[in-house]
Amino acid sequence: MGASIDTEMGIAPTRSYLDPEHETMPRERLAQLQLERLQATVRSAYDTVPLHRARFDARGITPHDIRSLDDLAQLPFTVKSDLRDHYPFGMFTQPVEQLARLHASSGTTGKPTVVGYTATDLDTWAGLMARSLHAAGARRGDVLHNAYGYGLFTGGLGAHYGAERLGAVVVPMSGGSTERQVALIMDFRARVLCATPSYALAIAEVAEHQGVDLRGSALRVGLFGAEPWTDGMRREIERRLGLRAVDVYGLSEIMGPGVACECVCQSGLHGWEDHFLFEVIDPESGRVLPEGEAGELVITTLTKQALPMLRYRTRDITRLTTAPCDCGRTHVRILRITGRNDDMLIIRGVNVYPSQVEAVLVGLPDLAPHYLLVVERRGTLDHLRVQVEAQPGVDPGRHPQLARDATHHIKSLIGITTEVEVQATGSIARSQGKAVRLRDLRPKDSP
Ligand code: DLL
Repeated sequence: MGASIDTEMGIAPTRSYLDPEHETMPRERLAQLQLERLQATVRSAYDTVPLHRARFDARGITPHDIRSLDDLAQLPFTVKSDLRDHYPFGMFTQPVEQLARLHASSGTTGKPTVVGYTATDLDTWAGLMARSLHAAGARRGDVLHNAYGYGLFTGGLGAHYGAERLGAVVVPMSGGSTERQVALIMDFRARVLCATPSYALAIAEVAEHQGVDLRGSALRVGLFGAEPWTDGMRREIERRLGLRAVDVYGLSEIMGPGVACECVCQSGLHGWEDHFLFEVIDPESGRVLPEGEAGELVITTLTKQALPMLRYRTRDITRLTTAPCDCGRTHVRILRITGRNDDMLIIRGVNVYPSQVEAVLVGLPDLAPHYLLVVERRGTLDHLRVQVEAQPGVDPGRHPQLARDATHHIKSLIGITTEVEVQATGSIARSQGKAVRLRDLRPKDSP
């Protein structure tokens, strides 16, 4: 979007509100700062967390071996199961009574993963989330409607304290009670909306049912994240809510929301490199990939006290670029997260992420962006059924033809054969947080 739209949206030109000391630091100085912080992080992890020390010992390395940023590649990876295996507090650097907060993810299988923060960690997090909100176009004094879930999930409280730090006026809504959300967005004249992209769409839909036109509301900026979404979904949300939708990324193991965030240029997530190191690796071999190649995002924390993470394998698939952004920020950009390794399907030999199917569906004007992918085993082969709603008002008699068209587009754009079922409006469950896009009906013991 250009400057004229900035003016129209009530957003000042981008360069004027950078934090130049941190966000536009020349990359050589940034590298110096990163090395100092990496060395301190590695030292702390090695000295206080038995798992890290054992892994260093097994490799025959000590913190002294980290002399340059290139030495990062020597460090062992950390994975999600490490947190589960050392449940609940085994990876913390200090006794739990010295911490200020715990968060946890429910985990689909077995034990949750627990993460801890010192008071300083919470302060850093609030600062980075405030920085993210600012980059996205939120300002001091804005009413910020926070529909991320409050509780053990990091979304609600993460956005909340970042917004307070920015000086915004926070409405701590959490998810659910969607009709009430619409009323309060209107009544309190919210300028900023924080929600998962799927819930933002659910809010838009409920407003439309109520005859409320959110495009005429005070909303101007949306920070959407916590789940994969496509540019097609972005356009749909912007069209229906009348705001600028930016992508925000984070994960509890590293911090929570605000690890990276798009600026108003909407050209990829600025990864806050003064606090994190980002690498992309080949998920099979673990080899670090050159800039621009797609692979698994690996993050090392540089300032976390309670739970430093060394080369954490996020399982998120993306690409990095250090090409300059129009906003002037020098930090690396993480291009859209296309999906998680865990969500990748192999349909007759073709690798496919749910977001690829979403990109095709949102490109078809008679289909609504509400869908569910159902994977089944038929004989020895995996089979994908795509359940998708028609846009409201579409004649049900046209559903079979729309299904054939969608099947054809998915085949020609992704290369997989699917069975598309076009359904009536409202037949797919709406999310209040992270949307469930995939239902796996394959026998549990199958590979
Ligand atoms: O989802 C933190 C968060 C809250 C981020 C609010 C943004 C906004 P977890 O519950 O630990 O933390 O889930 C982290 O969600 O590894 C990704 O797979 C996915 N994810 C988060 N942000 C994005 C995004 C929060 N912008 C996991 N695009 C991550 C795609 C995302 N996936």
